[in-house]
Amino acid sequence: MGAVGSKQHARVPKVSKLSDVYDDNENSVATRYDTLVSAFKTQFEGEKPKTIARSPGRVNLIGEHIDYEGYSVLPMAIGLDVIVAVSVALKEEGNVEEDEAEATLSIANVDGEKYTPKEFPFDHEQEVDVKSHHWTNYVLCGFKGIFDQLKKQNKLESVLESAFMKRVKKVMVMVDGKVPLGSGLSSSSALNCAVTVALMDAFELSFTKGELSELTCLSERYSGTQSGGMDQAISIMGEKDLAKRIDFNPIGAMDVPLPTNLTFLIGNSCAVSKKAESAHKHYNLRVVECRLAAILMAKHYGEDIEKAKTRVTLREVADLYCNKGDLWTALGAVRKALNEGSYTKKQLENDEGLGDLRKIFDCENNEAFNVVLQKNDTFKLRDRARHVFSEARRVHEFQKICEGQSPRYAVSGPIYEHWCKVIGLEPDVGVASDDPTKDFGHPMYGMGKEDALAKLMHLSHESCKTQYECSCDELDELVDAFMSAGALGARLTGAGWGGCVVAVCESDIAEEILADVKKSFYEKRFQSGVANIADETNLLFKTAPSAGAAILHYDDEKGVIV
Ligand code: NG1
Repeated sequence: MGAVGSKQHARVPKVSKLSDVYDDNENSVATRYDTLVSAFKTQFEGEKPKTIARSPGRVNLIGEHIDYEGYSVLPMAIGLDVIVAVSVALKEEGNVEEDEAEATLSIANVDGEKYTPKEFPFDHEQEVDVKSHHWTNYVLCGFKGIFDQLKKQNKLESVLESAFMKRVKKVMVMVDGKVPLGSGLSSSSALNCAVTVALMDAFELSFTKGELSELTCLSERYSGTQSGGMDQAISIMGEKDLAKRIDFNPIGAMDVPLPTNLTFLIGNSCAVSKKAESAHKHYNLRVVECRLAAILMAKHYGEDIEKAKTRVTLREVADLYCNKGDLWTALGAVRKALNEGSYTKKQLENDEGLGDLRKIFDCENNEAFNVVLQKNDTFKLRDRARHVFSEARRVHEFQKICEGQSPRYAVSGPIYEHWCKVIGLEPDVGVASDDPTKDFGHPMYGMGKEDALAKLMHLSHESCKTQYECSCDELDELVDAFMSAGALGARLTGAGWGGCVVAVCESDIAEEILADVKKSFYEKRFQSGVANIADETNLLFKTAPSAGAAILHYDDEKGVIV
């Protein structure tokens, strides 16, 4: 069920005022758009953009690595975004030479030295070259996703046969991105979403926000990661002043108002998370481990092995067998169904009776999973499943506290551990319950809202670090730097293995904390050259919930947008 308050049926807004979207100084934003437009005209020999769209990066406050397991997450859109200008040149009617020429998709970036331009055929069936890791791969993802969506809606043929599409000679795309790459702030999805929205508008199509969220989630998989849907959904559906609980199957976004006395801070660990390149040993491996855990849990509940092998997510299995998805029950089941430590491929295939793993993951047709199975022989299932179920609880908890419910829930501590022993459940990092009968006076009971939210963030980081193993030394050091500087809580955000930390603090000491973290974490990195002082404001900054995707009114006469 989509959440109450969801905006998935709405369309991406067409705005004519920069202040509808940006909080920053309007002049500097207008200058950025002017630069985009002049870069467009220079690159494409005087052509003018037909459409301009933007889509933001995001910071995930809580709910890491659970979107692809079907569980809700709690991110907010940030002010840093990707802006894209698009135009479509049409073939002249009756011009035989033009009629026969192959249509093209030409992509360029305002920073053309760093992000080199590339031209592709105007062909939605072309494959994305995942081995090249070129930035334009994400533009191709967006382009292909539009046609996939039309196919899903049974409109592909009629659109391809339309007079407009048949006359396409060249699609021109100019990009400018402000979301730092590999930082866990979802630069890839911001690019994919901005391109998708701009192309949709330029092709005179209209999808709802829900459709766009779903199609961009699927299309980003062409880049080689088996991504969940969080980043695309919040980039499309984000709103000023509101965090969102993003639900999946179907997609929905529910407003979550954050306490006004708190400020969220972002720090970049300066360890670049090369998501696509390392997917086989990080992101995609975790997707595979969670699926194997789901299969063994289904088997534990007595499912026929062939049926169990069709299970895809942990949520699917918990909903069926764990007291209608009760996360406590699911955590108890994890302990019984899954061995501690790692399973080898041989153990899974022979002892557990799963047979050829390559078949389960359809490796003939799925290169991403094929590489995971080629390059890994051990799979940790219990720890991964524990993280997923406990993190799903923390999201629920975080939302309830934001909505004003008092934080009286169990998280950890000696009484909790004792109770775990009594019911035969292994103590988990940061599990919480909203069942009063399971409320046994652990440390969150009676805590203030602010401390409780911070505690949940802290526990989330611990779980990511120890059970999901997606942190790294730099992220841990930065979390510690924020905490020593006086933050209430801090955790890695996004996929991890590098990228950013999000911290929360009382608003009145935010500046002090930033100054302190600059000293303790960044100064040595500026000196050693790991970080560039010129990037300071993009490495460490305050953030607030920002607007989601938008189409911007562009008037060539008056300059860009007024
Ligand atoms: P990053 O790598 O931070 O954009 C990725 C996934 C999300 C989610 C998080 C972990 C993509 C596009 N995004 O985010 O869906 O699974 O990791 O919570 O792969």
